[in-house]
Amino acid sequence: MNTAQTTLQTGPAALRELFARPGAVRIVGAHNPLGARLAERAGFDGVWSSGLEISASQGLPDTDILTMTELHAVAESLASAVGIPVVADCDAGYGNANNVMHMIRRYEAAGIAAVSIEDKRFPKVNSFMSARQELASVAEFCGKLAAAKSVQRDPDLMVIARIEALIAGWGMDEALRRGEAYVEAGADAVLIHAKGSSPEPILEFLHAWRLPTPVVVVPTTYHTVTADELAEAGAKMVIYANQGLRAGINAVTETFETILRDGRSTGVEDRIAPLSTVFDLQGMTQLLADEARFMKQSA
Ligand code: SPV
Ligand code: MG
Repeated sequence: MNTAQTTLQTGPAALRELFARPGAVRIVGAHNPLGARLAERAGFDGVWSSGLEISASQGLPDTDILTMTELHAVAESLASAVGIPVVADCDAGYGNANNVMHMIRRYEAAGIAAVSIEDKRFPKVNSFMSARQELASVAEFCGKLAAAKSVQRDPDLMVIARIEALIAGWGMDEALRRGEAYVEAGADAVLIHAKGSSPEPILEFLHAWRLPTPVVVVPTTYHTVTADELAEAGAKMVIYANQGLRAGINAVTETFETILRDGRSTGVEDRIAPLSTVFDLQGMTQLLADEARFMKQSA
C-alpha cells in the first residue's frame, strides 16, 4: 500500500466506472483519513463520509449541530488521503436550495465523487433516533435536487437522493412516489433507508422499483442480508455506514480497561496494532523513501 500518493481513481468518473460494473459497489463509513485508509486497505470500493461518525467523533449528536464547513473539511481530508472514491453524507443539504448549491460547489471542488442529501427537514435528526423524523415536502426536496444538479461542473458527480419515508413511518407507496419524483427532479441515484431488523421492506422497495436509476441501501439494522443478496435484488451500492466507528469504540474500551486493571499494557499488546502499522498508515514509510530520493546531501 502506498499511503502517501493520492493519484489513483478517486473522483466522480471513478465512481461512475464502479457503478457500470456488475454487482454492488461496497463502501464503508469513516470519520478521518486514517479510517479512510483502513477502508482502502481492507479492499472497499469507496469511503462513506458519515455524518453520524464525524459527529460522534466530535462527541456531538448527529442532528446538524456541526456546520457544513466542518463536515466538508473532513470529507475533503478523506478524499485527499485515499485512492478510492468518497461519497459524502450531506445530511439535508445544510439548509434550503441556496445552501445546497453552495454545498455542491464546495464538495465538488474537494474531489468528492458523490453527495447524498436526505428528504428531511433541516435540521435533521439521525434516522435511528425515534424523535422528530420530519420529512420535507416533495416539492421542496425536488427543488433542492434540481438546484444541486444546476450547479455541478463535472457531469459525473452523482447526487444521491435519500428517501426517509420508511424511517418516518410514511409507508412504501410514499417511499416509491418520492423516489420517482426525485429521479424526475434529476437525482442520479436514490438511497432508500430503513431501520427495522428485517431486510424485507428494502427488498420490497427494490422489487417495486421500476426505473433504471440505481438504488443505494444501508444495511445497519437489517445486517443479516449480504451484499450479494442485495445486489441480486437490484441494489447497486451498499453502505456499511458506521461499523468502523462501533468497532473502534469496543476495541478501545476493552484495551483501556485491561491496561488499568493489569497496571501494564502487556495483556493487550498482541491485540493492538504495532507502531510499524501506524507509521505505514500515516505515510512515514513513504516519507523516508521520499527523503532518500529527493533530499540528497552535497559531498
Ligand atoms: C450516516 O452514516 O451518518 C448516515 C447513515 O446517514 S445512518 O446513520 O445509518 O442513518
Ligand atoms: Mg448521516
